[in-house]
Amino acid sequence: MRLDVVTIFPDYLAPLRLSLVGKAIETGIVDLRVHDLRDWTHDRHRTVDNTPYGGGAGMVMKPEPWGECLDTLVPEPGEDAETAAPGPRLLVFTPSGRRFDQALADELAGEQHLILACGRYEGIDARVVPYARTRMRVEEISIGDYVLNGGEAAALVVIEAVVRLIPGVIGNPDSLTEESHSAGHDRLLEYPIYTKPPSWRGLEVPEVLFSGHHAQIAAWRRERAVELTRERRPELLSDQG
Ligand code: 6GU
Repeated sequence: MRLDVVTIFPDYLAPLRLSLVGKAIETGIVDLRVHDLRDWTHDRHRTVDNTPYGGGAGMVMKPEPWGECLDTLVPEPGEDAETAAPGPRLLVFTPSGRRFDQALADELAGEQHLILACGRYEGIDARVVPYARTRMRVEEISIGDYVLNGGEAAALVVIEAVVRLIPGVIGNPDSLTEESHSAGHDRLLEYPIYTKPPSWRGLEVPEVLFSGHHAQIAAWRRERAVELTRERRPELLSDQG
């Protein structure tokens, strides 16, 4: 999968070179390219922002650098546009976007090429997204109902959630179907897990887990998962029996 991240803080994406995503980059499963938006400015100060029309606090990201950046990363569709591959999908990070969740992560993990646009300040000039929609598939994404200073932290979150779903990135693919929010687990929260010792500071591992009775263990885990989900995230239960 190719990932192009566009930001005015390229160093913010450095942690992606670590750990599991870093390994996926090293092995060639992921081709990560981080771009400085200021490379598409032409003035001496490499200006990317300006004051908002209509007044108000803060600054707005100028449309021109974004337009030139997208034109570079996404060349015009050629003659064989009808038969060609679908082309990249653009993710624009904004607190007013569609809420990012595991279902969207699953969907994005099937893409060949994502472009991740990280806005700063009060946001990107509102003409950039409609322009981009004439060239490619565009998703405006929020990672939750709170405000960040920019899209970079959101891009880190989305990349980690998506890359770990690409076949070959996680050693044992069974761990993908067992975990919280995964489709293989009806998107329930995860049941509690334990390891040795059986007794620790007066707290015991539940007896059923020593039984070796796989059906009973599976039933117990399912009950715990449903119970925990009902307690903490009842809205996740509403769409199942
Ligand atoms: Cl994607 N961007 C910003 N600036 N704030 C956010 C967000 C994104 N998601 C939640 N809050």
